[in-house]
Amino acid sequence: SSLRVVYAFAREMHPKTSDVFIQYGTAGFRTKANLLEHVVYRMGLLAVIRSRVKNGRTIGMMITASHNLEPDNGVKLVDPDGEMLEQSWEEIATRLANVSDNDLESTTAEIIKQVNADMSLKASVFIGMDTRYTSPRLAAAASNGVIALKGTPKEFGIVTTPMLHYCVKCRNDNTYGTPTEEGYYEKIVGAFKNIRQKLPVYGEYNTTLYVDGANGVGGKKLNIIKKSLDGELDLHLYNLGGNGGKLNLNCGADFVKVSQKPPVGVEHVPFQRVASLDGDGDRIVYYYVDDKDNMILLDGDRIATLLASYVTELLKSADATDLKLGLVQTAYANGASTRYITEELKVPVSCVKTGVKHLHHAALSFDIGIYFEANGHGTVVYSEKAKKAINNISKDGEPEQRKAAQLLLNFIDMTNETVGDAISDLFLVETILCAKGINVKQWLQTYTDLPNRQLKVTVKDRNAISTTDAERRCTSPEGLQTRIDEIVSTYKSGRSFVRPSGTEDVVRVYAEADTQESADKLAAEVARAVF
Ligand code: NG1
Ligand code: ZN
Repeated sequence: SSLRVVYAFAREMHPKTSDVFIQYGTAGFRTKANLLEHVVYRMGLLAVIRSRVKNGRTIGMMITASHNLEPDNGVKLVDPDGEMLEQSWEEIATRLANVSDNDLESTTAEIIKQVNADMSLKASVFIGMDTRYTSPRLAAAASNGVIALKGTPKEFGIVTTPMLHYCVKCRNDNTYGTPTEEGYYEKIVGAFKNIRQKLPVYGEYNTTLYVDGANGVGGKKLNIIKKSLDGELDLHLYNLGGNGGKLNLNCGADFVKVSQKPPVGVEHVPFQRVASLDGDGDRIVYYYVDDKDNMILLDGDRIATLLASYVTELLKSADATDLKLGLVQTAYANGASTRYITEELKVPVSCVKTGVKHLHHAALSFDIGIYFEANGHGTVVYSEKAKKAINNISKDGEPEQRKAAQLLLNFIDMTNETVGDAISDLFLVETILCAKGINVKQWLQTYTDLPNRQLKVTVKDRNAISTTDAERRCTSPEGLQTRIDEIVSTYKSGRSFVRPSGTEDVVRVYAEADTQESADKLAAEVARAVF
């Protein structure tokens, strides 16, 4: 059959060259780029099958390893609504990625049968990639996989991960926007400009923003956006990939958050706020350097609380307080942020397992759900009920209510609801700082972070550790949690947990305490207990 030819082609063009077992984890498949070509090809096949199971709706494929260094790469699938691949398919993806070339044909046939795909339907797959030099070759392998099963690939070239999610969503739901990079700019940047007309710059806010682009795709796209801004925001862009700057190396959101150090390649002016993006543009943290060269970090928790406080204000002004606002965090959220949200903002918080799909899912249970990982990955999701109610108020409310509801509508347009998005989040943050007329020091004053430390420990088998209670406690190996409890009890305001990473072969240790010295010591002690 013609499929025979397809599998023969796979063996020749994208042969499986490694026997290392590879697993579809929190962020898809991620490893050294040279081990990935056959995996990406096979995900092209799977994307076609997935598209047919979804009645021909478009599926996304993103080639990226996010905040990892240049030699890594990865691939993940995006579901029709722009969400992460449904969890039950992760196992299927893993199976297909690991079979031998000889078994590829029979395994593909088994999967088609198992998921009941009608292979006579059309199939459409959108493919995007980050700036890694290995990405074009992998994107080509993805396309070949799609074509092999007679699907239609559309390559978007270099885009941020959230742009691809956005385009997939728009392609399947044209009320959300136009499924192109230009359509993305029109919607998100358009909403930002619109809001700036209504909320002119005032108070302590100023329009100068420095950006650390991590030498990845996010900075490059902001450089395009910069040209269309008319003084609404004065972007100074650094780490755009030129001048020998290496992707994510000593720069970018993950480096800044984990090392608690400012990135290289950025010119530092005391008290100037800087936004730091990650390599594929789905994470953002803010920071500034003070007059004594200390770096002060405003992380994902800080962004989440800013969003929650502003949305609460607007809902009040719009007299739409019957809409339930909620916030979702993970165990990595700073304890001080959780306290501030519950006690000061009086917004309900839920804590879920690490991984955006868990946060996203939990956020959907609120009328308006804000979710953020401490590392800067997050967004806001609005239910149909919320959108309708706000829309009605924007038309029929009292003048003050109407004004607030119209701002909320712009706010919704500025949000990439499909997934955490550094560019969209940047515009949301800048809008709120401007609306509140505050500078970065005033933003910091809302609460004081507990000093904290993150460590990685390499162990023989990271999966020997299992966890419960949103990863805050471990259930195995036996005795470890008791030991951690003992250690933690000797620290003032101490909190610590360990969990196996879903993206690296390490165990992560997190600790917070009343001083940085104590947090560092606590993390080190717990790391020794794990080892
Ligand atoms: P792991 O490696 O499972 O800790 C990391 C991040 C997650 C998430 C994923 C996907 C931390 C502590 N963990 O997961 O939040 O962003 O990568 O990129 O930041
Ligand atoms: Zn990322």
